[in-house]
Amino acid sequence: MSVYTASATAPVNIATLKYWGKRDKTLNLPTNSSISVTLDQQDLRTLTSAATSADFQKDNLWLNGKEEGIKGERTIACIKDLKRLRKELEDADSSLPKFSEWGVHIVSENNFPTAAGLASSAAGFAALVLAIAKLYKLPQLMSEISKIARKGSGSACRSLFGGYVAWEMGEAQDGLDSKAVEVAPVDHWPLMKAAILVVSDDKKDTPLTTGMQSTVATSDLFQYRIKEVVPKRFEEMKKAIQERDFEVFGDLTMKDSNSFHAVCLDSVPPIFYLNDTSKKIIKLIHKLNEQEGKIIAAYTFDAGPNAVIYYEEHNENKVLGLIHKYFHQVPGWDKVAHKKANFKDSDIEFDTEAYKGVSRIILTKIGPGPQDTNQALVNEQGLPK
Ligand code: 2P0
Repeated sequence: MSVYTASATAPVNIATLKYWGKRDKTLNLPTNSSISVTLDQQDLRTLTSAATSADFQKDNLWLNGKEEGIKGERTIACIKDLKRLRKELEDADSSLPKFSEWGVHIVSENNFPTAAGLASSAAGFAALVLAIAKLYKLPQLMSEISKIARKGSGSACRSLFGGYVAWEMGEAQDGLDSKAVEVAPVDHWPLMKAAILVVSDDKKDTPLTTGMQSTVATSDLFQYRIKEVVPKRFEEMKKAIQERDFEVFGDLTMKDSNSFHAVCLDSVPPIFYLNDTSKKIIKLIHKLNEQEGKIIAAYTFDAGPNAVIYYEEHNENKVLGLIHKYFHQVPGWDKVAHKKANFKDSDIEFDTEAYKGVSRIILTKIGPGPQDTNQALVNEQGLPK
């Protein structure tokens, strides 16, 4: 029997202009456009292999070594779209093997532990959709593929590009214009670095979809956010990226994180994603910027307490100097061991116990989009290795 395989990797992205709110839950259409920075896949990525064969009776999925099966409606929707596009190719060329009628096996792994506390649905769905698109030899461009990934998880559409990425909300009811586009490639502004403070959290967060739906239905502030705040900020942030203006970029990034958490708090019942440690980190970054007399570091928080701090490479000694002073006890600093001697000491006063609320630091930077890879997670039979 012939088994056909293909593999792809996809990066994690962290939004600097947040997606929060759906206007269509099934198609994952957002109530506002968003912007993100793609992170380096050496530190954070999903690798996915896809395999198909006339002998595969059904679709199947293995995640991080465990057989999960194809359960979620969203995964089913992605596979259905990909098979439909493959069928178009087969209808046009009868010599092609009928992949669209065969089962597909998907094997996926993250290079970071789930315990790192980072959501992986964006990289996960982007890699899944890409691996199958590659297996099926689909000719569609990344923006087209991003619409399929979007149905898996909204933020996944942004993981199909590297550098600075926008998800244009679109207006069409069928979602055909709701897609990711590149704002600027890594090379345009390669100095962007990110320090992720993984904040320990024992409470269960409000699930994302429930949270978003609740905000859309109950928050008055949310209406102001999507109508007045985000459309203007979307243009301003794109301009700041084009002009490599960190002060404006950082200011907008922090404001938008706070605006997103404000509409969460304004929901009924209120949704809390930040905890006390998160709030301490927010204050610390403001103190740093105040002391510098300009914005050299910018925090952003997603649907959980982890802090992502963006800064430019030439300010690393100041930014990491301060973070290291108060969080040197947490794992993750090895990578910059050779740079520690240059870290600038800080006289900013801060809670010396705050590190107890942080489980690790991930030091990373901006990175390119999905990569082709020869690494495969499936064997010749199309099963996990
Ligand atoms: C973002 N978040 O823009 C925002 C900020 C969380 C806070 O996108 O339901 O996993 O799969 O479309 O994409 C996380 O939401 O939600 C997210 P679904 P998704 O990154």
